[in-house]
Amino acid sequence: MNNEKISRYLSQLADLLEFTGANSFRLRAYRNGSRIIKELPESIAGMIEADQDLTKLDGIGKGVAEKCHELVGTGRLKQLDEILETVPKTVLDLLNVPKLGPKKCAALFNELGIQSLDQLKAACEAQQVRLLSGFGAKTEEAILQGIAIAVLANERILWAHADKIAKDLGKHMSSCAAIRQSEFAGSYRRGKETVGDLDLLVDSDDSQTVMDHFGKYQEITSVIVRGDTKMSVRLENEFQVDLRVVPQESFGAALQYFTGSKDHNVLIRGRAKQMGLKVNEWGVFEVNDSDDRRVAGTTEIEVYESLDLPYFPPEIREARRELDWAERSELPKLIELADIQGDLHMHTTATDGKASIEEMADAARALGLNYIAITDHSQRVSMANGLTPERLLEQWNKIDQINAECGDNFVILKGIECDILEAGGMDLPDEVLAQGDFIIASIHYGQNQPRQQITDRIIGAIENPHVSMVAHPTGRLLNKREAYDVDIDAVFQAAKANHKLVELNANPIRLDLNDIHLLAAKTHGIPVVINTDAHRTQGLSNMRYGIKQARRGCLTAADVANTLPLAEFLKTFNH
Ligand code: DGT
Ligand code: CA
Ligand code: CA
Ligand code: ZN
Repeated sequence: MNNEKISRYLSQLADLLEFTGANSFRLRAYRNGSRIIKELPESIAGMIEADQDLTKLDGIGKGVAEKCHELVGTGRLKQLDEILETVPKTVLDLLNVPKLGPKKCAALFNELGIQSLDQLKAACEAQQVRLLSGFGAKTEEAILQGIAIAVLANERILWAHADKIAKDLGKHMSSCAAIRQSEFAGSYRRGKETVGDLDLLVDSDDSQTVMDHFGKYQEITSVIVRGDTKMSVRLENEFQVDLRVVPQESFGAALQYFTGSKDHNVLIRGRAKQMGLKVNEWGVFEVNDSDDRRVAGTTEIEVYESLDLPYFPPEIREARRELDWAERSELPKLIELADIQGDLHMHTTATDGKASIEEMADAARALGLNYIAITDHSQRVSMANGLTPERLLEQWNKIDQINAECGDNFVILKGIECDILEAGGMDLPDEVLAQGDFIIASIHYGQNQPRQQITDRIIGAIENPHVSMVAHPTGRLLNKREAYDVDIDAVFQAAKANHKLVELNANPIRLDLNDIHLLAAKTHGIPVVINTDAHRTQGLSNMRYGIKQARRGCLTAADVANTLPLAEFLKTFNH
């Protein structure tokens, strides 16, 4: 029972209690406890084992501590089990609808008897939802639109989440002696921003032993199907994992096949056919009347080689331009994490971050970076305690001091994530912006404005002479919120004309720009910056998610501005 699980149980308990109309004080305690425990460095189970008092932890009261003891002791919550006898678990899906908080979901359940997304959709279409107090026609429309996102959120998880599961399951599998080699294939290997299921491929002569071992993975809640060499299971969070066991001579072919994408494989098979060959998950074969002769299959490289093709990094196997590039020997050398020299978007305790300037700088230095920009929020973003001109200039003074004192080659740039106001224009005066090193423009309010208006706002910011970059240009939150209705081509044109940068925000829930946008930016010659937008020191490690996404966009180091040494970066992009 790790902290993450405890946290999940507590928040689920709070959510379900809401549906039963429980008192809000206890609800809030569980919710707070859930949030605190999720981020706690020390293990709750460890503390309990060492007989330590959990209520000594900030924000953990007696009620939450008791639930922790129960979870660690029994692996369950009796209260949760009891609620689930009267409230079906599917009501939790309602919470995935954007803008539907627990209170509204509870009202839908209690007053209209809505228990699932399907029922919610039907009720909206029958215009029943607008009749509830606190709702209305507009809310009903928004809910109807949001259901699509909620359905997707049920079906696909963030890549970062899949990565955690893959690493944990991989660790479990590593102790199975019957396995020669194994690899996760599918969309996970291709680095897709969300993953539908995991496809685990194993090279072994003893599939029964492998499947027995797989079946003992502790997160499995049910076995969907088990055959001779194939097995599918469901994990606790409803997530599916498919296992396939193949012989060594087919491992490369199977890896190629199950990595996909389907469309990439269609191209590969077409090419094979032209060459008189046949490709499937068992190998590459010369087609004969009598007997097919195997020409490749043990490794992926060999499979591609047999078709006169180079090895394609999994991230670009999407049937976009990879085969054309291969024909012309122009396959790009994709960017790697080690190419990154700086991180130009992060927050500190001055606004909604959790670490000081010095702490962020030290952490960035420890990661091998040579420069960062501190870019807190501007005044309009009041819920994040955004900076007024006075507070910003004070912070910039402090950064000058820190830079002067530290004396090594590491440099902190004076930046700001300046809000683009709802009516257009920047949240801070030009004479303030002019004193910074790296000015970011981004949208926080008026995200539902019509296409032309929101596009004009962003282009207006790009045209501001002090602005260097637009952050998270489309505003989408994966599984949570659609992108703004923005004309991204017009934004790219303005960026190109004004020699400005566009961001790839590496936060795994944003990954904004997406892969298609990135490929477009590359094609237009618009330099991208990959930033973490870290709000704590650990957040700086999110860079790797951005790198995955950048690789899916086929970006090379030369396409990404923060692979440059600082002097060159500033020479090119200091506005
Ligand atoms: P996902 O799981 O929805 O995120 O996406 P994938 O790409 O992992 O898809 P999945 O799990 O259905 O299948 C894994 C790979 O196996 C897929 O990328 C290509 C290959 N594959 C699966 N089914 C077929 C098929 O019917 N035809 C072909 N050509 N390839 C398939
Ligand atoms: Ca898959
Ligand atoms: Ca699958
Ligand atoms: Zn930010």
